Amino acid sequence: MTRMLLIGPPGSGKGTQAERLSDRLGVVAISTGDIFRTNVQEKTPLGLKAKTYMDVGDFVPDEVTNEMVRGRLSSEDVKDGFLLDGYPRTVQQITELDDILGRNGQQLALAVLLTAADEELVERLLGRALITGRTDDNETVVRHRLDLYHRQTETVVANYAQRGILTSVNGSGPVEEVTDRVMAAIEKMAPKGVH
Ligand code: B4P
Repeated sequence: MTRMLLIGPPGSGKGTQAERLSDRLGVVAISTGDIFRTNVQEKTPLGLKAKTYMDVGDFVPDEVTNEMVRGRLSSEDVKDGFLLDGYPRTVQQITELDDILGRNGQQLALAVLLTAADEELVERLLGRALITGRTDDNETVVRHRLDLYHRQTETVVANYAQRGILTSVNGSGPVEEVTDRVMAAIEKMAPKGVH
């Protein structure tokens, strides 16, 4: 059983690695960014609300994000574990996740931090914009997202470090190598598996 999360600045490869780790670990990956984007595409009320924040690189408000995650984590397919990608990003979201898990007598086993230099992140996201046309991947918005990460999400990282469940992995280099590094870090933190 795996209850873990991937955290890191925008463009650090959370989505890229979550997919690969999901395959390797046999666990469901949940990306808050992907759920929002699907809702934006389908023009749901949630999507219409989220789009106004995402387009300018702001966090979608905690109450909206938390309610969505609470709903997703009540699904049958995550009762044996999950890999959360991109959540929590704020202190309030940490509290919410603790509450969701605590009510079921569960707790988070591990948080993996993916790191890369800001300039590399900007370059990657501008590269992605050329392929996907993502509206939040232009330079002004990317720099704002990075700034929010440094101001708010680094506090989340510090919280998990304090709990002793954080492992930091260098996210630079070929994607396959990064996956191997993450797997090795998980093995080191939890040699008997992540419970
Ligand atoms: P996300 O979808 O989480 O976007 P991200 O941080 O840019 O993604 P990620 O780090 O996963 O990058 P990826 O693997 O794709 O969030 C988007 C928005 O949603 C946020 O700005 C916010 O508005 C909202 N949101 C999401 N979660 C929220 C929350 N909890 N609370 C409030 N709001 C929330 O990689 C990026 C690029 O790098 C890709 O092009 C990839 O191919 C490339 N890449 C990956 N690994 C590489 C490597 N090793 N080397 C070179 N390139 C690599």
